[in-house]
Amino acid sequence: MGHYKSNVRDLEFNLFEFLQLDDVLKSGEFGDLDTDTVRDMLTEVARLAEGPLAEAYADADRNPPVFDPETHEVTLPESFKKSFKALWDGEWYRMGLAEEIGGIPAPRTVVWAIAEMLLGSQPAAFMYQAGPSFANVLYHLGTEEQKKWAEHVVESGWGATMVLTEPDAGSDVGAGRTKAVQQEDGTWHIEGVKRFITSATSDDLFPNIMHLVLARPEGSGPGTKGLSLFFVPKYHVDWETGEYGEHNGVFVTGVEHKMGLKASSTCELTFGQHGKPAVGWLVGEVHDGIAQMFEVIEHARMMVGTKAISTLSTGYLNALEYAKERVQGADMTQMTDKTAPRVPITRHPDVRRSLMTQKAYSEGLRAVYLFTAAHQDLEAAKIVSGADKDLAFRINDLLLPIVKGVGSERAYQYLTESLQTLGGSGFLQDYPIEQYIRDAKIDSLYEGTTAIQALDFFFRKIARDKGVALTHVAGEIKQFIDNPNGDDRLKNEREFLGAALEDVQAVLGTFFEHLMGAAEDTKELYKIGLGSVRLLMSVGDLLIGWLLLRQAEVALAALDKGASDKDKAFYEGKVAVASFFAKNVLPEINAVRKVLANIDLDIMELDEAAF
Ligand code: ST9
Ligand code: FAD
Repeated sequence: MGHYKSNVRDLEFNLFEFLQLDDVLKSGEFGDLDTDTVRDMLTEVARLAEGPLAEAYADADRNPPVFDPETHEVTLPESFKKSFKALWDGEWYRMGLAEEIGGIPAPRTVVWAIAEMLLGSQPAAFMYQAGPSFANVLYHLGTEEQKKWAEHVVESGWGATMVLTEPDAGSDVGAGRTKAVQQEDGTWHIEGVKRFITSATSDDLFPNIMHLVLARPEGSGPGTKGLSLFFVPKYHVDWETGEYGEHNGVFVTGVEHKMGLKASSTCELTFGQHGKPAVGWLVGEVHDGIAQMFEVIEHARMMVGTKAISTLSTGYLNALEYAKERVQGADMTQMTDKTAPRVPITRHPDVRRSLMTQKAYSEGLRAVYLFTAAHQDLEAAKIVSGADKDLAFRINDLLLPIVKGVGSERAYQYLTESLQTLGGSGFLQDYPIEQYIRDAKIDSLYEGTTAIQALDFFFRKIARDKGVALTHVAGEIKQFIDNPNGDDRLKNEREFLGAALEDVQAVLGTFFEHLMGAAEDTKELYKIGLGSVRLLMSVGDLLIGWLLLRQAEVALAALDKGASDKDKAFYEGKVAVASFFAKNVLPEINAVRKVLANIDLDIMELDEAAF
């Protein structure tokens, strides 16, 4: 057995008992896919994720890719390549792709549930496998000719990269200086240096790599709106025969040494500086680069959040297994009796608090990402929250920064609790948790840091949306609070949720005051910047609390019906975790409300020297 522990039971609960996947499948939109097949798939993926895919996890960390500046290539450890092959041969990448390029129709909830297990098991392998998903974006955005390229990319098993970042353009993508010069034959020559590019070299995993590159055509305006998106293959291709020709003028010129996620190569990528041009093709033959790239970014942000959440879940399950076996100390009620029997550490209140917190965030965030995924399918969105097409898109947009920003921050925060559960052993490389922490740290950084997610959340997803999506979700929460359906068992918990909703609404009211105040005094915007991450995290907690409680309601109904012995513990756990979260975490939002109500500009006015 590898390091990875899946939670298929909770995935099935989310999909079938909570998000009504049966009804979604019956809509007929997903061909022959039925409940039994999805259940079989989850079992099959769990076997892959816990077995061969997970095998190289530690080895690839201890033996990271070795870069050769002469060949511009890396060598990956054989163990990792074997794990990658197990993943690739499973062909799970086909799920959810357009059928025209070899995809299999599937609800997004199923696609992401599968992704969760693969990401938790071997995240770097999942990322190397981006070719088909990126080809899917090219297929949707590209010209008729480019659609055929997309098909070839999937069929021939290429790798892929997304290429935005430069040394002076990280969060501020619009500061990018890489330029594109149009040629008489309609192609473009790309010139510049990009950095931190994931999977730009990958040993012999792929016959070719497609780079999706943001560059500024000569004469284009400043900022992100002046950027265009280019398809730049690593090797030239004869599209008629499918044969690969010369190396294009794009070369990897460095590979980073990192804290974690070491198996994933993070590359400096240089265009047009090795005696030959880096030839690119304008995607869709339109200059709309940033919007096009966001089609990729949205998938990648969902992927990053799901990766983090999956890592937290396996961290928790590893900690739980250890805690059940580790015997240390006496029960607290017998703490003064030196002869009292020693107990498993699961008997200690603080260990229980910690484990239940880990469970709450693992399962709560899983509910959040799957609820989000349900809004990526029109049929599912209708069933899950009554949203039409327009609203479903808006809700998905609203929730993405929560999945990415809250998922990554909470995963990193609570993985330290998983480590703590193992005591000193947690600090050792004998267990996977120290690597989980190192591997998960990147999730709050790439694909837009947490600060960027928080700004996106307030300014774009709430203010610019005029609160449409937020109002819908808040309405659903309110409806849950106000409709116990004659069942008092979650009465207190509903009250905690009601108070949390009110607190979040008050915070939002304060934010809108600052936004309006900015018309008079632009410095009011600083107050939003000072509070935006806290707002994001509070809304995350509110959503987790709400979804866990809705799931508790489902679990109570299942218990009432008489669940089997095995399921009984599962459902009781669902009720307990929801209640714990409502009572122990939701009240903390009130403190955030108080802090943000009194926010001032002191630290913005402070001389930098005083820091
Ligand atoms: C990176 C990659 O970090 C790391 C991991 C790589 C892994 C590769 C493999 C991944 C595989 C994934 C596939 C999974 C598939 C699943 C399969 C499952 C089996 N939403 O606000 P403005 C657009 S890459 C949509 O003025 P500024 C929009 O067009 C590097 N669109 O921005 C807008 O125009 P308009 C990642 C958005 O001030 C335009 O941008 N780097 C959104 O000019 C301008 O908007 C980053 O993420 C949005 N939320 O620029 C950079 N926002 O307004 C982070 C903007 O007219 N920085 N647009 O609609 C930012 O995001 C900045 O906020 C900024 C600001 C650059 C957008
Ligand atoms: P900076 O933008 O310099 O940010 C530094 C700090 O300032 C952060 O805390 C940030 O939150 C804060 N900050 C910056 N601007 C603001 C603001 N306006 N408001 C508030 N706070 C702000 N890029 C790609 O294009 N493709 C890839 O495949 C890719 N893979 C990556 C893989 C790894 C391992 C790493 C480390 C990075 C990768 N990146 C990739 C780049 C990644 O997306 C950037 O690192 C990230 O967007 C942040 O940019 P930066 O590192 O320049 O930090």
